[in-house]
Amino acid sequence: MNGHYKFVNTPLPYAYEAMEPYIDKQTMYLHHDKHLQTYIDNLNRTLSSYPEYQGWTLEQLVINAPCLPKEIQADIKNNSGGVFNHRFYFSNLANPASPQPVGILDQSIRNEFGSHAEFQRQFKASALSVFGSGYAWLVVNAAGRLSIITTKNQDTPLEMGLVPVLNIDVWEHAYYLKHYNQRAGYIDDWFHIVNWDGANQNYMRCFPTIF
Ligand code: MN3
Repeated sequence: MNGHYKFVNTPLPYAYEAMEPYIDKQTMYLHHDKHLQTYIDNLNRTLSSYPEYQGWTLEQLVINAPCLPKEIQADIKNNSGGVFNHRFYFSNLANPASPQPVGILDQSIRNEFGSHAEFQRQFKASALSVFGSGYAWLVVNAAGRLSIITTKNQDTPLEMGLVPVLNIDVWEHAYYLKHYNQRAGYIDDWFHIVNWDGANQNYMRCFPTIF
């Protein structure tokens, strides 16, 4: 994956129809090739006039947006966040997928939430609670513990000092063609295609000295 400007929309690591029947092919195509592409195009367009920031990585842009000139702060924040959040979301899908968490993440989820079922209940409730557009996340918080949070629009956990493990996009464009206004049905379907291996790797990267 390219590290900095010009940002490129890397292909999905699976076919557009790979998440059927849980997420339909048309939604995956539009989500990746149109929605994510627009964030990438807008980010590149904004950076094109500011060569001093073209060497920054996506993560640097996300975290350091408040350091940028006022006139591009909002554009950089929204578009770098949009690219980061979508890449993270697409990387967290797999079909077929393990029906439940794996590895050390499985153990930590049971320690923190009591059971996978209870984690799933809380995560779904959080994803349903996002008013308007945003995401629900499983993150590692400052105390090194798993926590469920939500973010609005294209805000990211990075700017809050949190380490993302897993996310679900609950903007309507992520599900409207198949699930219409039924966000709960989309969330239930999404649980069938969570890439738990990838989430476990995200989690283990947070504790390199332990694992
Ligand atoms: Mn989206």
